Amino acid sequence: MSTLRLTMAQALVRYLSLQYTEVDGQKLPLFAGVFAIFGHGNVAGMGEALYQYRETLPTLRAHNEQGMAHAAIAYAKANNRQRMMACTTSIGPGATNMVTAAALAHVNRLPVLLLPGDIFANRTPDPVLQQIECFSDPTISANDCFRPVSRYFDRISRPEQLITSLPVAMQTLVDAENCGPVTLALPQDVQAEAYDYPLSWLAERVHYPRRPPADARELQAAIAAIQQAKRPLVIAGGGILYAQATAELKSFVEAHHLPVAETQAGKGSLAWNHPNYVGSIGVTGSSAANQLAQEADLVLAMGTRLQDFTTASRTVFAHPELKLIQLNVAKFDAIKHNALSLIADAKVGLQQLSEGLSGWQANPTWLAQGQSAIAEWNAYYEQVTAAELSAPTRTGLPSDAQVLGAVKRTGQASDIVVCAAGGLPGELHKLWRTDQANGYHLEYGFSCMGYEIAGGLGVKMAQPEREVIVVVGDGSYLMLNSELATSVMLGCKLIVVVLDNRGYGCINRLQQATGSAGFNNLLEHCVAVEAGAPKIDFAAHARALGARAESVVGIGELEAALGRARESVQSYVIALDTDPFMTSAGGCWWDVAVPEVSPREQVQAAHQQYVEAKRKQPY
Ligand SMILES: Cc1ncc(C[n+]2csc(CCOP(=O)(O)OP(=O)(O)O)c2C)c(N)n1
Ligand SMILES: [Mg+2]
Repeated sequence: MSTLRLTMAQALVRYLSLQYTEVDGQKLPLFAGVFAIFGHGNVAGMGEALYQYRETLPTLRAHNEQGMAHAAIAYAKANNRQRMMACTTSIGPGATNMVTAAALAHVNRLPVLLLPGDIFANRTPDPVLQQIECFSDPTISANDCFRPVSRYFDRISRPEQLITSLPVAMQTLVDAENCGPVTLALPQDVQAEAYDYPLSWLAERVHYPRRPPADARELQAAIAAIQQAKRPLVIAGGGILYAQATAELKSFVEAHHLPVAETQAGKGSLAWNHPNYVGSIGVTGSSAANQLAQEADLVLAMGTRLQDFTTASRTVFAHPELKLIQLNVAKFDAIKHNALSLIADAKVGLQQLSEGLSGWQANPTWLAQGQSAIAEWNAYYEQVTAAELSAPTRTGLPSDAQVLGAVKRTGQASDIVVCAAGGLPGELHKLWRTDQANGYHLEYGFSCMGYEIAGGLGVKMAQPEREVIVVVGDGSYLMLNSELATSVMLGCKLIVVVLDNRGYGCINRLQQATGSAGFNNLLEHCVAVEAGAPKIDFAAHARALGARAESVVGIGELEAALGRARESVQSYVIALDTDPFMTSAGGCWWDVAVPEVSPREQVQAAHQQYVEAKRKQPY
């Protein structure tokens, strides 16, 4: 058997550089690169290997391990999971900094290869710098934190283990059903150890996406249920985008006259002005989609996890005999909510459904009802996103909705908007008009503050020809902004709009909606000094990181600044003060547990309302 003597790290990097994928008929490397922050746990082994293969598998230095992993995850999402990245860290804090990102990828079903360095397998120098030292179990290291948030976890404690572990790791990353973060913990001594790896194992491999069709019996049951429906509603989730089934969705709903509502991850599956589009569904949904959901007798959910924001904590559907069909490639999701499962790839499943339903159409008055409801919603959009409001906000400062209106008016159909946490995701879900698939990039599975800028970087790396506009609250900006410097360093231009409402606005609203006093959320509620709350100069901060930046006042100035930002070749940050007010229309209830006893009357009243609202939940 022909072999090649390599260190474990060299074999790993060489193997990664030999993995390919096919995108639109073009063969491309599966891994676009490796984000790396070195320390003693990876600089000698992984660092040396990455240097050798830097032409085929580029190494990119970042500033924060969580941030770089967010960027890698966003890269995979913006590529509909067809291409991905790896991230390597040192042991200890470098590794644990990445755990939050692993959880984010786990929730969102996104592929990322995490390669944290690990303590010595031979244990000779124990305890090594940054070793946590578990008293009862010497096999535990900081990297065991990754186990529950990895779809596949392994510790490579002998170099030959790569030979069996890496194929499973690759299969996990590229498989639509199991897809998620893979963690390979790499003890630093083993990274540097040599082994004679078989050349046959180090061969080029192309990973083609599998598209499993539906089971015949499940398909027949779904078709029969749809044919009997009087008021069927489609919910498009992220699976439609990942399966690249937007064209199939469009022809399916056109052929059968079906209204389409969208989840956060599925938004943009259908263009906002398509005649079958009724807007977003759930807690942050449009009034149109939510009205239809209340009346629907059949819901065809496609590629969605049906999380609580989508189902309004299981209250968005009201029909007593609702039939729920779940078209999903993942069995785990397809059986949720007691659904009639249709386990298949979305693209193939939609084609099979369309064939089976040939000639069948839903009652046209149902779609017409949706169309008049969305027309009303569109009129509301014009009011709340206008540069001038008929009734100004309480503070006179622009609302988040007005800022989104300005970004949209000055934008292009190909723009990609990026966001993750705070009040903005709700306003975006309700109000953003997505023209093109993948133009709406929301991380709303983990809704992780600090994803925004780092995520924007990954999106720009995936789609360099499209303008990437990150909209971010002051809280999220302060939590993690260091990849702004990376975006400048790598020449990956972002437009970042910072909406400064001086605190955790959405949590402050939630706190008061549950009867509590405004406490520990807005800066004004937290000041311990006479000088009052600090005024943070976000533009100066961004300039210090190397970006171009300016502060503006009001929507007119914002629109002018957005014009300058589009002209810029460098990342450009625009900061403006905004009002903590949010749009009131649309949306629906969300289950947030309210204290059963409290000395505060407002909490008692909120608990009463909570008990009432919970009655609508089926169980
Ligand atoms: C890492 C992380 N910590 C805490 C939260 C809980 N959380 C959600 S939104 C939010 C406040 C966000 O503040 P900001 O970015 O200013 O947006 P705003 O609410 O003011 O719109 C908090 C604390 C979270 N989602 N992520
Ligand atoms: Mg804020």
